[in-house]
Amino acid sequence: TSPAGSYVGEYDTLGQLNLEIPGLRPEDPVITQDEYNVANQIYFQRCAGCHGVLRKGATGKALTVDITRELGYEHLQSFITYGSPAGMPNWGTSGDLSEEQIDIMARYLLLDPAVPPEWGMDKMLESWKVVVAPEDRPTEKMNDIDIDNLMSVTLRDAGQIALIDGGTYEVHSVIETGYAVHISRISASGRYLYVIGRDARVNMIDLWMDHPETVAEIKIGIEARSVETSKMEGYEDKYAIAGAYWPPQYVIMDGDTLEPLKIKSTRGYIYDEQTYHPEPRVAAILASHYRPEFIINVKETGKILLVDYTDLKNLKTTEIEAERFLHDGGLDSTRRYFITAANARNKLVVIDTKEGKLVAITDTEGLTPHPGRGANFVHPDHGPVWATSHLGDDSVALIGTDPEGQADKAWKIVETFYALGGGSLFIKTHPESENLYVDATLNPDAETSASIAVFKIPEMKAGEDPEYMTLPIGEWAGIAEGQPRVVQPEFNRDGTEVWFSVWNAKDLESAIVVVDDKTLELKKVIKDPRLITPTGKFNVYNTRADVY
Ligand code: DHE
Repeated sequence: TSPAGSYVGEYDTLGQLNLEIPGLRPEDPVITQDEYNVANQIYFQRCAGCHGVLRKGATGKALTVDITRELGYEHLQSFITYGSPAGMPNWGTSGDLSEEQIDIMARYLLLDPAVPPEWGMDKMLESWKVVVAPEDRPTEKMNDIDIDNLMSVTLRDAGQIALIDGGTYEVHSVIETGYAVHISRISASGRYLYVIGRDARVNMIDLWMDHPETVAEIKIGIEARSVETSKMEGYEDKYAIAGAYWPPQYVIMDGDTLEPLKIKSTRGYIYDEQTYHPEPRVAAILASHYRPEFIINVKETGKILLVDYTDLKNLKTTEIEAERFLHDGGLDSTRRYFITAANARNKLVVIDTKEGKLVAITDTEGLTPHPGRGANFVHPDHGPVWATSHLGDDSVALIGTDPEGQADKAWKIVETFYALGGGSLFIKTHPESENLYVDATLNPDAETSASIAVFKIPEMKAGEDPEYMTLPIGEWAGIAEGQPRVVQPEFNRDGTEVWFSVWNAKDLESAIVVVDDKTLELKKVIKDPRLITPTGKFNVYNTRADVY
């Protein structure tokens, strides 16, 4: 399995820019502006996720000209065609790229990378729209939606989200969002829903309106993945924050209007070797419940920033040296500790958000941990643990999270066991549930990637590989065409049902499958022609309260 990249599907935000060939030198290979545009498009769609916009390398190797010229045209051409066991996809033999496209790519890589433009306050203000001013919004909830049981569903390739009622399973509304939309987060009060697209467009949706709609929007960069809102007592709904991949920066915005207030670049020095990195991307952002701070993963330089939002003019930031390639993560059950994956380093990093400092960096036995927000539960022998699955293999790792009760186990991998197969993206449980659900979305085997492994938590024993049940979610969806993958378990408000996305190609039928958590039986298949490429699902209550 390729450990990162754009996962499956394509998107194209940076690729929509027509960038000029950066100063051709006489010894440079011949490339026309048209070919260069094609190459840029392919590079930003398929390669930048791993190799970086500036080709400095991240999950994939660096591809700067000092390296590519050493390797030479033929090596590049064959590498792109055949891939490598280390995770480089076989773009040629898989049929994804034609011989002609690979030829262009090999020549393109011998040239300096094109640098996309910056995106500062002028651009942000140009793109900022308050559609309904705060004073024109309802003063109380105007609909009969059970907001805490609402599910915001990413419709990735449609650039939309669907709001699905957790009680009736009706698609309440479908709202236009950014390109190749990525995640949703909810304000502390539960009123506002913030959604970010890969084109860095943030939509702010008012769930109190008769028909929830976008009340403000802004584009905070050219490529982005993360959005969050302030959750500290006294600061509920006050600020929103979004993090960009390009330009590498984050912006703090007014929580009512999305007015951009403070932009901070993340360019700087790698935490250990202290060499400059021009493109340290902003990965996960979480809000602390213990301090008025945002917790920000800066991927390439390996730093976790705790940004204090009490005084934006005199901004205080705690910069924690962690590990390179920080990606996703979540809080433990007390919400005090942030546990996050340095995925290409096979490590988990633990931060104490109350004390504001690093607690531990632990190796996982598995390859490329990918927790999403992870899963918290009480293991019969190990006590409170947090779990992650892995992209690179079939393992699930449990890390002890009870430094007071079980100090010897805290922040150590206490158990590793095996689920369906490699290519897992997300894992989930709920305080009311006795089940742990693990997907295998990117597994190359179609049946595996359409199934879910369920472990019974009370039956787990120290040092023993627990048995799991396989739920054929894809089959339950009853979809005739295509090869849908099953992705991201998410619980309803009460923790009695777990929802899965059955993610098919854009022009084919997809579905959401709802499973009864007690009986593990199929409860409902939600189908609607508007459910195009559903992926992430965000229950309003669980997301705002960090219950997972
Ligand atoms: Fe995501 C979370 C980045 C591809 C679905 N993804 C995250 C986070 C980051 C990230 C940094 C954490 C956000 C946070 O907590 O603030 N994702 C990336 C990529 O860089 C990557 C690998 C490649 C890309 O080019 O975008 C990528 N992600 C995908 C997909 O292809 C997925 C499976 C489908 C989709 O809709 O895009 C996908 N990512 C998700 C989901 C979450 C997520 C559902 C939130 C999980 C949760 O439970 O919180």
